Amino acid sequence: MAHSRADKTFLSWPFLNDHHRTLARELDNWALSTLPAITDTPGAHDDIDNTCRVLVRALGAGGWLRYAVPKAYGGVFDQLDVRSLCIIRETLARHSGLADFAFAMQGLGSGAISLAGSEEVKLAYLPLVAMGEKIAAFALTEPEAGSDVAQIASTLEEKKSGYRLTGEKTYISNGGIADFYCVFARTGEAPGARGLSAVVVDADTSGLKVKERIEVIAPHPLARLKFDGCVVPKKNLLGTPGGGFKLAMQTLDIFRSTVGAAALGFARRALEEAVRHTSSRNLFGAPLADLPITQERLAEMALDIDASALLIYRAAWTKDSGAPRVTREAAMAKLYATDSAQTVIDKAVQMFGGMGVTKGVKVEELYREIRALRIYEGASEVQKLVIARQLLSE
Ligand code: COS
Repeated sequence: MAHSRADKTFLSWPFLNDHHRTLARELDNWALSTLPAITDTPGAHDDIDNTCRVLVRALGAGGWLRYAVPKAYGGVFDQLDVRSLCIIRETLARHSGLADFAFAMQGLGSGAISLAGSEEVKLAYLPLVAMGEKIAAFALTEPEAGSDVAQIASTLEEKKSGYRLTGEKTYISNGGIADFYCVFARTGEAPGARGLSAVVVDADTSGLKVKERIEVIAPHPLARLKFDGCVVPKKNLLGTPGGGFKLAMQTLDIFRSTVGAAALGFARRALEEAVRHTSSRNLFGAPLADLPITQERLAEMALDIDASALLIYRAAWTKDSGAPRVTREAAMAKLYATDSAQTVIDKAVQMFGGMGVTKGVKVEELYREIRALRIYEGASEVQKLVIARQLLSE
């Protein structure tokens, strides 16, 4: 079986409970039996919009999206369980980058609603997100505000009829296929970070246009959006006016560790592929794996993977144990896991030689899949800034 070699010993670590172990086993079986028919068919990667829609529906039907929303709205746990989110992302990423993406965006795209939506808004969106019947998106980044969120320039003006949203968002995952967007914009209570708010905007709102679809090295639905005086009902405000920056950061505190988990899944798959390949490929009359240089690389890969897993499940466990902020832990997990997964995958590509850069070979796909994770939801440099700032403020 293609994925049987991935190390599962981390599941016995004390950060996790029995229900996490059951989740990991059941999802792995589901992914093996369900995903190839969706992601490995001819054309699946040509029409990624359709493939992502099918994946969201399949993840919903399988019950996995219930982990992306709270229990009162069709979810599994009272609050999002970050360890479950990490297990799901690392497992799905090991099988398919697109499946991981489809799952992750349902959580990130509805996370601000789970944290701060009114009861009415939660009931209107979250159960459908959990069933895979509404596709979610998180719209924070702007052409002139990526890492520096406090510079957001889109405006949200309060009018009698509702909030009027004007501006542009870019690099929005699920842009073009989402049913709704959680949008962060300037309400202006104060300059900078204290003057932002968040609203839910339905995709069919008049004035909302997909300005451009963006093609990236590992294709997934991504777009630049224009909001041209969209009128959004007042009830769609998430949290308090002026509380948008903190809400975005709280959402990222939950999901940043899960980006690390996705990177971990990619790295585990690269190691599996490398072990299989070097054990069967002969060089100078013996398997490649017999060479000391191969063994040194395999050992480095395994070490990076375990170190990433420790940081990820430490951050996830800390959050699930009730810590009010896990900004530092989540930053460390995301930073280390994404940077080191890039190195692990690069080593796997090198071991595959020419095949490693050949289209259709798994490690080539992983090499493209991993790159964006060092950039989105806070680039590696931002994570370093977060870690250093905390040290210096102590
Ligand atoms: N949880 C709750 N509150 C938080 C928080 C968190 N994780 N992080 C910051 N805050 C609060 C701060 O406590 C501060 O509150 P007060 O004004 O009451 O003191 C306020 O938010 C502003 O924080 P700070 O001064 O640290 O903000 P900066 O503008 O300096 O921004 C960084 C900090 C760079 C860390 C932030 O902009 C960031 O995370 N950027 C990356 C964004 C990102 O991930 N972009 C990708 C988009 S998603 S694909």
